[in-house]
Amino acid sequence: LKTLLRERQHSSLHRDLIHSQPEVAALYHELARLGVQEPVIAKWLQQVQILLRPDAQKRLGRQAVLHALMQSFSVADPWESAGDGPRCWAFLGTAGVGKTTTLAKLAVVAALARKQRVGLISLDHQRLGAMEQLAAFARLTDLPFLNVHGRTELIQAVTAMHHLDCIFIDTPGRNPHEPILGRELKELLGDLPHLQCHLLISAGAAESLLAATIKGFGALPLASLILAKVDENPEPGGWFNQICLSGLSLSFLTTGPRVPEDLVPASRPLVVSLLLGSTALSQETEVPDTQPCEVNHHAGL
Ligand SMILES: Nc1nc2c(ncn2[C@@H]2O[C@H](COP(=O)(O)OP(=O)(O)OP(=O)(O)O)[C@@H](O)[C@H]2O)c(=O)[nH]1
Ligand SMILES: [Mg+2]
Repeated sequence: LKTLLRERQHSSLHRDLIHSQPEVAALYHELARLGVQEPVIAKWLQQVQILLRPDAQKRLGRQAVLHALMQSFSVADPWESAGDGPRCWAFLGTAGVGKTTTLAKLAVVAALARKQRVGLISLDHQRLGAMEQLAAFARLTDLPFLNVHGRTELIQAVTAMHHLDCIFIDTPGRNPHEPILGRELKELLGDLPHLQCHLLISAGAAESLLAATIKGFGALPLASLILAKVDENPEPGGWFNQICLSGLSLSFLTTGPRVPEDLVPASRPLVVSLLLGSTALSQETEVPDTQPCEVNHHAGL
């Protein structure tokens, strides 16, 4: 009855698709079971329709319907962003989501694998020991580090690091329900030149918190979402819904606390395989940049 009621919410065109295409029906029921929301399913069915445009009678295979699902969300590669001067990446999110650890992972990737000149800035004076955590990492890795209070000092710090390629900025964890969050974020970071804001969301968090986080931090233009702690994620439906509904691009996934190993660049096949289980994709759908997504439980930063 539930399935019938769900199906009735779709246009007759989409209902026909579910009834006439067995692979569409199979994936439809899988997505419904995972808690994928109807607007996300409708987006996917629109993509399926596009695949059928040349020949409406064609029988779609599993890989084709998965390919359509991969068009329901976007991924981004922040390393590709160009421009004059250093690229500044600010890491935003709720308390404990993994901002500092992810920053450290990306700083190591930038400095060692990408041979970039990297600088670190901490704006976190909220949590006891937060600034010392990043300062200790900077000493360990021999990266320049500045600890700043407020926008004026932040601009001065970025100016002092103008000769670098990448500047990673750590921010304090914030409650997305705070009414002043948007105003404070804009006052601190709004319109800073070359700044990309990356919002971390925890894969294991309740969908309502994910939605509130994206809305609260969305007061600033967000360059990407980073899906953190996928190793702690029992139910992928929630984060998948929010990635599709937000329209924001996913850039990285974090798979454990180890620096720098537990970080994976986002790709469409990886997201779908995390949603449906790693056996969902055949070799032919996988793209070369997909790295194995191992779950690790070793010590972190
Ligand atoms: N399981 C798991 N743990 C992680 C991951 N990333 C970070 N952690 C752990 O999560 C905890 C919090 O990480 P932090 O990087 O300090 O989080 P934060 O967002 O900077 O926290 P605040 O600065 O307090 O807001 C630490 O114990 C990390 O080791 C991950 O991908 N998976
Ligand atoms: Mg932190």
